[in-house]
Amino acid sequence: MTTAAPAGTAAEELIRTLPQSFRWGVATSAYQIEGAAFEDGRTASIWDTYCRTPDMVHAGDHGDVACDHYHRMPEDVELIGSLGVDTYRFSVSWPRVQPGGAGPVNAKGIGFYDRLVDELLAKDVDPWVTLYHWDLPQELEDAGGWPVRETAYRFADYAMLVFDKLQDRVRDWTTLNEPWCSAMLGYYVGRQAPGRQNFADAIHAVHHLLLGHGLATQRMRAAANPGHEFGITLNLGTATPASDSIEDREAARRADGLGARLYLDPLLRGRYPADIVTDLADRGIELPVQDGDLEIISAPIEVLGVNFYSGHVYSGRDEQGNTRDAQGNPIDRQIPQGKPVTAMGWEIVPERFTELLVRLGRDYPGVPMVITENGSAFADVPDADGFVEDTERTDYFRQHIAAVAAAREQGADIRGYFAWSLMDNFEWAYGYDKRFGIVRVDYETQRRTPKRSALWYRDTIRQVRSGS
Ligand code: IFM
Repeated sequence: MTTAAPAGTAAEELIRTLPQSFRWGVATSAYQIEGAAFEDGRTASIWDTYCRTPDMVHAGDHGDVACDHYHRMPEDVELIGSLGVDTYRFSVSWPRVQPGGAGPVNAKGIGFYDRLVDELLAKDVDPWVTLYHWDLPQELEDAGGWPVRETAYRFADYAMLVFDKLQDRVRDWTTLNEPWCSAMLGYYVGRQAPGRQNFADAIHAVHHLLLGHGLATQRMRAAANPGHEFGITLNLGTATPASDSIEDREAARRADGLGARLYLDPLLRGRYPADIVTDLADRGIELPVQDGDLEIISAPIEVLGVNFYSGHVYSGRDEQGNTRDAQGNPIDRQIPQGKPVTAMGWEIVPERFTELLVRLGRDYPGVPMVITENGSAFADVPDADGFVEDTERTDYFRQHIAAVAAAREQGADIRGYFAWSLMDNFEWAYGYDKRFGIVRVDYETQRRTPKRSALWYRDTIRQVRSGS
């Protein structure tokens, strides 16, 4: 039984229990902010292709310009510095650094990240690199994509190109962001690039993503000077049965198994969860594991990145009471919990965040966690000066950071928190319609204006650091 964090003033008090050494950051990803999609040698990623496929992305939006960060990077770093954070988590665009996904490094492409790192360090902000945030070079998808084993080896080669150039100044390295999204949304649901709809492909993608993580981690560690920290970021939630019925408990087990344990267990225990392996076998699917893969995947890591947005309640029956769908597969249906929702329709459940973190600390001990993403989209209304009084987003941060502090008090080893996102950006299939930023971006002028949540975040960091 976990204890939920309180709201309001009590939440602020709980936040002040965080240690002065706690890391505070803001996060972004390459395709969502950079723009300059075809400059300086960058080639297409699966997202460039997906955006150009009719009806895939809201309003036909794409990342060609996005927040134009590629051209405005020094000004954006200035902004990051003004927020008082100590860490900036960004991702590197694979097709910018290694056009076509093969061959040598593109000097102009890596040069951008080289300058970004220098700018950050000059502002006393630690760079935190994510190597893969969903922008697979299109050529590698054409050769089979993540369902194909070779892609894992290509990823490790690319990782080394980036590591060789930046390791002298970058300590924190995340291999993959949210492999569940790459595999399940990209290859099964089809709501993300490359937009395939094949469950077996998605399961094969899971294994090759994890293999790519392990290969890259091993190679980077072998080449690293002491002091580097390696990890992976998973998007995790909670899966609670709607009732005590066997169907609902089974639905929650499957959701947790496919959403969380299918990643956590091989990474941190060196084996896939037996119940999920059996479920997959019932569907005629086998994880494409070869000898030695699980040792590679479970290569030691220093940090587990956790991205949290919501938690869900599951029923094992559809609205008509059936326990199987038309294909004969068991039903795992999310049931609304009657909680307020964000503009994404995601229920706001900070108590589930505490529950998740305490569970991770208990079930997977020994690996410190950093919250590499947490945040919310709301329908912002700017005033005449472009300022957004985003009370709901500010409350969201207050409640969720308090939830982190509550989890720490209950034993979870959490070392930092990064707000998603630094600024409004391209929200994938939702295009520019959903705004997650603590800084508003006017896409007409590219003007950046910190919202109330940014000011609250800055002041909160200051208070925690000063111990006041
Ligand atoms: O914008 C995304 C991010 O790219 C990955 N994690 C979830 C965010 C909000 O949907």
